[in-house]
Formats: sequence, structure tokens, C-alpha cells
Amino acid sequence: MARAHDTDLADRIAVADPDRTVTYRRLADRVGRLAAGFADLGIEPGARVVLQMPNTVAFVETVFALFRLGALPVFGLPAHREAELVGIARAADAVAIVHPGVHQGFDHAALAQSVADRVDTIAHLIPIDRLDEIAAEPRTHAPSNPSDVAFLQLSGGSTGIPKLIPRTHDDYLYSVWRSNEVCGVDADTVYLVVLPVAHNFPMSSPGILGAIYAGGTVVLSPSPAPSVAWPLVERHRATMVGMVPPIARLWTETAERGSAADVSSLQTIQVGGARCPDELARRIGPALGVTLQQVFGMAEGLVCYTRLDDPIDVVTSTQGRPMSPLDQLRLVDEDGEPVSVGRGFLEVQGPYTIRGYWGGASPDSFADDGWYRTGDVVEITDRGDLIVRGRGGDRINRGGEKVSAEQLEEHLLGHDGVRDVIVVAVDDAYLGERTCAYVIAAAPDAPPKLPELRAFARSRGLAEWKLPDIVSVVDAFPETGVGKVSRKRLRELLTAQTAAAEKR
Ligand code: OOB
Repeated sequence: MARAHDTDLADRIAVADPDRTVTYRRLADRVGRLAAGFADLGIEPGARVVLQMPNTVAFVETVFALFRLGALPVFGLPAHREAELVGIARAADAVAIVHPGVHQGFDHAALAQSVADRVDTIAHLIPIDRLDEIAAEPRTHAPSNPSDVAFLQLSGGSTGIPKLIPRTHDDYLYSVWRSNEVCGVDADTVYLVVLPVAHNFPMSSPGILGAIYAGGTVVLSPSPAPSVAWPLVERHRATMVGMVPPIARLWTETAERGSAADVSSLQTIQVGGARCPDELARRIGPALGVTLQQVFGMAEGLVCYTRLDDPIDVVTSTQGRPMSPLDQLRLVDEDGEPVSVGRGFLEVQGPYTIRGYWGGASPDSFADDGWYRTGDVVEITDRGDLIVRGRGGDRINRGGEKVSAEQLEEHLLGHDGVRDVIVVAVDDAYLGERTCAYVIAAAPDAPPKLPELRAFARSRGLAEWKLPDIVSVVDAFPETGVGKVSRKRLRELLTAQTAAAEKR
């Protein structure tokens, strides 16, 4: 943002959505006015503000305004519902929620109110359409220290308790700067956002921050559907976009069928968040006339990229290598012991990978020496590229959206018809994985059915993507073979059995 006053940059487009286009000059002005407005409300440096905002220019303005003030955005998603938002707001001791009012037929104002009713620290509910009203005369705010926490990102999580990821200004900017180098982002880059913008991927890999850091342009699409996003590509001559595999499949198939929209300005399509099948990876470049870049990253830090000049088989069959020479990787077995073969659970430390969650949550996620345990099973090729082979059975990766098995189990156990439940991932051709709940019924002659359990989980305040896709009623769970029944072990057994059954 320091560059926003450069004379040559001031009149260039910084951010656009279908309804608004703002130059760097206008963005800088809005950021100053909003920062002052937030301060006038009583939001202080260091205070946490939960954002539940769709892909609009207002998101970018709000995030930079909070940075300017030294307050910490907490990156909620529009799809979050009461259970998630209450958990996030409590864990962050948040003082405010910025929400979109009624958006896509859902009343976020009412949702924010019910969160505020349950979380004492919340003092302000700010609908997006009131941002204009709170804006005030810009003034100087004390600058943050580079090593201060800049914001809280959400962990994909394997437990029911939300884990907040504290990222600092310096660690995050380093990752953005390196990402720009690796991804060739410069002032000519027009970065299109089709994923929910608050996700770490479109935020910083290199994402909106990379594009703005380089003096390029950010275009926000309200939807990843080709019918919505492609006209924006055409209108703004977008050069780069990041997406999850199911969207990449949709775009590829649409292009293969032949489409009227002109997406020839696109140079790079990044695919990440979940494993991109090799078969799909081979089709993306030819179908859309782009260079594919695979991205294996995590909000906790480490991001790996295939390089733009990598051989095509590396691009289509690996998830790339770390962006920084300072990233250190090691592979361990289930007991945390180093493995000699090139495949194991990935642990990492480096300049932009956290060494603890906000408030010290979940110490198990870190080894004794502070390395982050990713939980991902990866293989490292002789060239040093990573191939993601899967992960422990505690988390479902539903097309890039992460579902905590434990969290869903806890909610489903609240249903009268459920005596016990274990949630596992099952393979899915479109999403990569879907969510299956193995249920032992309280009354075997009247087992709960899928629609009922989905409605129940929804009523408990869970986001739509976390509801079970499949319910399978069983008489008993398999024996774990170890005296004490471990849900984690049972999950692994069921995951393995389900995978074996699918192969048959
Ligand atoms: C990104 O971040 P998160 O925090 O939502 O999820 C991280 C997890 C990883 O631990 C891994 O399990 C999975 O998502 N993942 C992939 C993957 N990229 C992420 N699994 C297989 N192949 C890939 N390419 O998802 C994220 C953050 C920054 C950039 C890109 C993705």
C-alpha cells in the first residue's frame, strides 16, 4: 500500500467487482477514511474484528483499513453459520462483526445478532452497506510493528474447537513477496478471485495481496461459475486465477465443449487446496490455453508451487516444491520418528510457518521442537517436488473445504436417534472426497436417515459444506485391536475399509 501514492500508480485500477471499480488513489482514500471510522467506533489497535464478507471491493477496503488501524481481521467465510461464528468470535474475543446484511437470500444481520447474543465481547455489528456512514476524516494511526500479528486466519482443523492462526505482517509479506517472484506477478497482473476471498489461497498465494503489492489489479467474482466469472475475465483481461480442483474441472469441461467467452487473456491457472487428479491436470492447460500451476499450501504457512518453467510431467503430477529456500521439511512416521524412505507425514518449519495457534490451542499440532505437523502424507521426488498422497483420517477435504470429522461427530451425537457415530472421507470423482457418517442407531428399527441428520446438523448452526453427504447405518464399529476404543483409530479403519470397498 505504500506504493498507492506513486503518481504512476494512483490512477490505475486497484480493485474491481461487477458493481464497482476503484483506482489506487481511491482505495488509499477509502482505507484512510474507514480506518478513522473504525477508530471512532471505539475499535482499538489489537482488537479482533470478525469479517463475514463476500467477494466485493468492500472486503479489500475493510481489510486494509483494519491493517491501517492495527486491528486484526478474523477471516470468517460467508458460508459460516452460528456454530462456527460463535466459536471463532469466542476464540478471538472479537469486538465486532462486519457482515453483508441479507446476502444470497440469507439474513446475515440476524446471524450476527445471534452470535453477539452469545459472545459478550462483541460490541459492534457493522453491515457492509453502513461502511459509507462510518467513514470519517482520515488521520494518522500509530504504525504496527512488523512482527505484530496482522490478522487471524482459520485452520482447516481436525478438532471441533476452532483454531485461529496468527500471521504477522513480516511473515505474511515475506510469503507474498516470494509468491510474486515464483508466480511472475507484476504490475501487469490482473488477478481474478473466484474462491471465497478470505481463504489463504486467494489472499496471499499470491492472491489479492500479491497483485496489490506489485501494483497490479484485483478482480473479484461473486461466483466461480464460468457464466459469471468468464465475462469478468473478458472485461478486465484477467491474467491469473486460483481455484480448487472441482472448479478447474468445470472450467476445463466448459472450454472443451466450446464457449463463446474470450478467456484468451488468462496466462496462469493455479489449482490447489485439494489434490488435483493427474488426469485433470493434463487437460487444464490445453483446454484453456494457460500454464497450469499446482499449489499445495496451508493457512498455517508453508506453500509449495510448481514453477512456471517446470517440465510438463512435473506440473501435471506433483504439487510443487516450497516457495522459499528457507522452508525446511521433514518426513516422519505415525510415531513422529524420522523416516528414511521418501514418503511420510510432512512436518515443516520456516520463515512464514506458525509455531503455535492463537491462545496456544492444540499443542499436538506441533512437534516438541516447534515444527508444524501438517498431517499430510507426502512423497518427495528425487527432484525435490512433493506429491500429496493423503492424510490421517481426521479431516475430510471436500473439494478444498475442510471438514473436521470430530466436530461433525460431536454435533451428530446430539441427535436422539444416534447412539454413536464416526465420520470418514469417501472418494468422490468430482469433489475428491465426500463426508460419510457411520451411525449406530439408538433404535435399530428406526435408524435416522440422511435428510434428517443433515437438517439436524444445519439446525445446530453448521455451514452447508460440513453436513454429511452419506449416512451408513451399522450394527457395530470394527474392533481396533487396542484395548481402549480410539475414535481416531476407528476412523482410520473405516476409511481404509471404505476405500477398499470402493476399489472392488
Ligand atoms: C489451503 O489451505 P487450508 O489451510 O485450507 O488447507 C490446508 C490443507 C493441507 O494441509 C492439505 O491437506 C490440503 O489442504 N491441500 C492439498 C493441496 N493444497 C492444500 N492437498 C492436496 N493437494 C494440494 N494441492 O488449502 C491452501 C492455502 C494456500 C494455498 C493453497 C491452498
